Amino acid sequence: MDMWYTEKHSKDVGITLRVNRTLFSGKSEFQQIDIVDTPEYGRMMLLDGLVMCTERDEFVYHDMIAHPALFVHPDPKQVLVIGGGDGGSIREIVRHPAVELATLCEIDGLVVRKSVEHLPTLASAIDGSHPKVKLHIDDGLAYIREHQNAFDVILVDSTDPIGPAVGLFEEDFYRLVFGALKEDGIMVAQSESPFYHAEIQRDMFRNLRAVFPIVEMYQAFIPTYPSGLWSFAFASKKYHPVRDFDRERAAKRDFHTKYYNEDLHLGAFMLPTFARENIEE
Ligand code: AG3
Repeated sequence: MDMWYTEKHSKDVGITLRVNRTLFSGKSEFQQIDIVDTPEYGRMMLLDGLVMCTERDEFVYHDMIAHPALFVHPDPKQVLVIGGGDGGSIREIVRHPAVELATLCEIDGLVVRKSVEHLPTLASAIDGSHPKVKLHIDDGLAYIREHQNAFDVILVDSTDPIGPAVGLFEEDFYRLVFGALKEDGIMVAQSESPFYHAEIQRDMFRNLRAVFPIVEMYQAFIPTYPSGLWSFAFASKKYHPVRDFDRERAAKRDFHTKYYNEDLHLGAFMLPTFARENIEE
């Protein structure tokens, strides 16, 4: 049998991967969840048909959503992830010695359970055994409304702005995040592909700038996402991601990172012109 999966990135373009077998396929209260095994990218999780992560290239996304903010903030003790039910972001956060507690707030409990079952290399820190990790199966908006002035860093590890994640790209949500951060807090959110999602980026960065004094975009190469060029929004109350970056501290980290390093930290904020233009004021 010859089985292939295609995620369509536009009406006329998509990415296609050969599939060995399906490990899980089911519908939660919120979305369709599929986990399949592929020969080229290992295990892959799809939500509503969109590629969330693969074992082979998830290191790029999870290095880059977590480490830039955690190496810019001088003392990130309390860290919150909204979304991120596969556990990859939490896995990277708890490698930082300063972190005392990493909280995961994921709306869909089935994503967490199935990740623990089928994606152990991602979900190793959210299986209930890690002393620095707390799990909440809850709506991110409701959770941060009740946890104001509580976090040093908040990571928004969401899917595309369709379905359950729409609210995570709006100004009202960013105001709640601003309030949930301490006075020198940093938020990082995945911000889609500069190549395909110019309009989403324009709205998202406009909404962020209405709330945060410092807003910058940075990029990473993620081969299984639309266009392969992906981006993140760095929104901050006090620290600038380049000017306040302590290169020495990042260089002296006592853990290995397969994508992130102290040079790439700076390079990631240097944007091609078309990407810069997407978010021009
Ligand atoms: N979150 C970002 C996924 C967006 C991908 N979009 C797409 N394939 N159309 C991934 C969650 C990883 N923790």
